Amino acid sequence: MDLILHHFDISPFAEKIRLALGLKQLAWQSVQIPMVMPKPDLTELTGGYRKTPVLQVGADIYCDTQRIALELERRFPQPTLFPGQSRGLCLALAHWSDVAFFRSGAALSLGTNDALPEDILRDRRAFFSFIDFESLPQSIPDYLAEFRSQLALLDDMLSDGRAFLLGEQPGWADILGVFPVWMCRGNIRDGNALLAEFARLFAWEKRVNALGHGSRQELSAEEALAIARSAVPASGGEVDERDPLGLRRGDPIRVTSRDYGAVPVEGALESLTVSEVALRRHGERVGEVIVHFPRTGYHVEKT
Ligand SMILES: N[C@@H](CCC(=O)N[C@@H](CS)C(=O)NCC(=O)O)C(=O)O
Repeated sequence: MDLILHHFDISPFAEKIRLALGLKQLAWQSVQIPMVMPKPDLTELTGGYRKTPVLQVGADIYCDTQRIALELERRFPQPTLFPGQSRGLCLALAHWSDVAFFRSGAALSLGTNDALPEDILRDRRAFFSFIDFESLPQSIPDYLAEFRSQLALLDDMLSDGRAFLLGEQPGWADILGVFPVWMCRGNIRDGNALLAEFARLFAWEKRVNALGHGSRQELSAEEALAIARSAVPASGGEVDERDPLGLRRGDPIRVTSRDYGAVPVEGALESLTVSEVALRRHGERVGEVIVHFPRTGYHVEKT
């Protein structure tokens, strides 16, 4: 079944998944989504989730880079994203790169990039609830200090001359580390000068970027929706009886991100484990789909 990535080219989170597709040398179809709301084709598939990227495999829709990475690993175990049994470590490390590292970088990108069009700035002001846009101009040195400290951590991880963060094999840890650096080069004013201080980081970044993006082909949003409509979602997920919420398959539920951009998605519970929650829903233009989220970082509640 074809892998379809819904993304836009300058999205740092999408760059994580493009690099994962590169590491695994996979062929995939690329659907370009709008950078700002409304995103009627994307939300038709997801039931409301608007973030970038989203992976579609037939009528199964995977939201959030954490869930997407786990799905790529399940379907295509080799080469692994998690060398040396590093899955748990990497998933925990994601909190560092998504929060401490990415957020200061996002603030810098929005606060120093004068080329951003007004509609994107307006959308992100409402979306990135973790940034105080009123005080942003005065907070730039503070964010720079924070971001530079995270860069120094990366440089330190490479200080014994290793090729990749966990040793000689590239993996998800490298992708987590590199995506804020990628954002810095493209979007933060004087980003290259900021990075130049860290020589080891530059050589490592080149090695990680050399993973490439796999083999990409463009697809229209209409074609992607038609693929979802004609596919049957994979059913038969597991509902953990020991889960504290005590839910059963088929229960009406709502899944909402615990952080910014929290749009609830509703449907019937399909699967619930320590690592995923999935719901079945019906879209007018796509028919029945199953939407998958990570369990960590998402509220699940009965409606
Ligand atoms: N936790 C999400 C975060 C994704 C995220 O924040 N993506 C940014 C783009 S880099 C976004 O959605 N921006 C607003 C948009 O694309 O509409 C993940 O890991 O996928």
